[in-house]
Amino acid sequence: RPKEPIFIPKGPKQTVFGVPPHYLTDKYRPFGSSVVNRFGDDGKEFIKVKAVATPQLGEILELKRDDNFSLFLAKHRNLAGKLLEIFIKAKNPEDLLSISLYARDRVNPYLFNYALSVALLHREDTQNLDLPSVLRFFPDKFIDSRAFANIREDSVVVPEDDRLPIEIPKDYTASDLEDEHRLAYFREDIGLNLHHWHWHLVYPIDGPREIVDKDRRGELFYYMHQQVLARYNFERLCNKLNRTQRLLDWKQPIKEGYFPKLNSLVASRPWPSRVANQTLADVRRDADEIIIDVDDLKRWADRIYDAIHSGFIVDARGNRMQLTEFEGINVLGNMVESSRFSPNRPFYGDLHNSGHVLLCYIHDPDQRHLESFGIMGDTSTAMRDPVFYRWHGYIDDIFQEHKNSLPRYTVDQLNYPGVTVTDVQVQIQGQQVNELLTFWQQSDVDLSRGMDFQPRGSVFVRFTHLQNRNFTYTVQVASNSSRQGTCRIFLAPKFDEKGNPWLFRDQKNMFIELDKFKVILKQGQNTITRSSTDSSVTIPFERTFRDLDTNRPTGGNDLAQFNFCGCGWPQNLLIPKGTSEGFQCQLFVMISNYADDVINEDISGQCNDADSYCGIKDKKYPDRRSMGYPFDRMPRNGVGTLQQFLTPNMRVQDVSIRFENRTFRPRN
Ligand code: CUO
Repeated sequence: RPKEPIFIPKGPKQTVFGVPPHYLTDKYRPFGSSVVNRFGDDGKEFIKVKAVATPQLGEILELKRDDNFSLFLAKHRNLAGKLLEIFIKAKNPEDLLSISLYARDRVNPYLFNYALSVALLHREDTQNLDLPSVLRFFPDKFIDSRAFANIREDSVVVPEDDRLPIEIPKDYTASDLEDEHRLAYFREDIGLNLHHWHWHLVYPIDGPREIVDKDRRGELFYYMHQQVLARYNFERLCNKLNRTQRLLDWKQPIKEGYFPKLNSLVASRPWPSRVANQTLADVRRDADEIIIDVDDLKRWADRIYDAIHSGFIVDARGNRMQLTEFEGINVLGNMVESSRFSPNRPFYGDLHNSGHVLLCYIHDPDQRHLESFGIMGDTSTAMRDPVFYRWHGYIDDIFQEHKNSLPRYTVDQLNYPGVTVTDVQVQIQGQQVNELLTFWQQSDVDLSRGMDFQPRGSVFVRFTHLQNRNFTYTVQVASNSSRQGTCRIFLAPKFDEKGNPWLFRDQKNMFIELDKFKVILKQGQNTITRSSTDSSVTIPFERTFRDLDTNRPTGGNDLAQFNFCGCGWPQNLLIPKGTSEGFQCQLFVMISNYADDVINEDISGQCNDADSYCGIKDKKYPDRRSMGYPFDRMPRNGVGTLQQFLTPNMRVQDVSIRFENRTFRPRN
């Protein structure tokens, strides 16, 4: 084992010091240190790397370098857990750098990136490191495969300063003949898919206890995905489509197809498509050690429903455990997902994950065509497929069954005596009151890093996404004493698919959270103002696309803060698309009693600005109420409509969302 440090060149030709032969893979060892200098004269600096005992990678290497990798497959999760443990156990960042360097050229790239990302997110000594966006590593999971041929061509033929962004068409996955295509702007939004990838990075299914064991993780699995569904259904109504139908009958053909048009650069294969009217089949895939029958899912679901209806579950030792009013949903979330905290995996199974597995192998369930899994098998691509929402609609229904069995909130649990919300409005500066505006915007991202070292210099692609104009909430609150409250803001469509006012029991599931924040009230009249960009569900637009465009004014800000911090709903999707004539909505504002909400902890520091769907790193979920409060339960007796549900500390305001069919392009 060499004593001296090794230097990995990231820079111009200089002497490469003592890269120990055992760090090179068998294939490259004969060429010695020179192969490490991949960047030729283009690099700018050298990084010093300490030589350490190399880790035993063992079965981690069973996943080949050009295989695909899925967190929904138990075997892959297991391998990821092993690599993660190696990275977590590294004594210090220096050792971690060295070990990860050793692993990098041996381990499957997706698996490597995932395990290292989770390790960097969770190790105390790497908190100040920036984690580059997965979009930069694997742009092939987010961008039309056609762009890549153009990127290659431009990077070779056109001098860097003369390159123009390569434009990705807004509609490339289907035509208007397919109704579902109306939702493509949402399903294929880059920020949305990045959020989902990050959420599952922060809340892994398996792995070391200290990493998986996060406050109310099972409940947040329910709530974050419930909100995804509510937002998707909201967008569907804006596009004159009915709410998505949960995937209930697994013997029937699935009428929606989806053709992702993504190419895996790692596997050098296209991601398989899902044609219309395919039916789920039992999966037998020896290489990935998967044997799942459709009937397995049926049995697990029956047992889960039994547990909900009886009010208790049976744990692994055969003991009964109550599904309690406040903690039951957390147990159920871990059980249905399932995570390592499922109280009884052999009995309640792996329902949600296995649904992803059956759906992602629907095109080749017994591997006779040697095809890998489709996009439902990857958290960074799954939300592109319409069937994702049908499957999660089914999963959410299980949680709603439990929620509907809970005691209704009483007026006392909803009201905040002495506090009255007297007026609410939203306004875009200089525009009409209570009208929100959306439009198309184009943004540029530099994909050169994800192309490995083939392109020299930056290559930008330009894509089109939904955007909303910033606006301000103004809430008038009368209080009979000075006190603290939590302001909770939600939005829902005003009418159902038939154009009728909602029943509360249906509308409650349509409310999307827009913001939640603490307010300090004085005695008398109070005016609360809040900007839409401060939302507790979103991360700033720049952060979604961070580290992509560091030379431009909006990119590269505060890189050190952007760790955990990729988790958060993208600001550009805070407000649903609306319609050109103005889509009628109801804005709901509530001030709840802070004493019943507060978690006593210091939440200052990193990444505390998208806590509603993501929690706060290393902290408790910052709201003591059940997630989704006050819309997470059936209404009390006698309440049929939203108006009847209101107590004085709540108020509803009609607002409309107008979509302007214009595209704003970046400044040159
Ligand atoms: Cu996020 Cu099914 O859990 O994808």
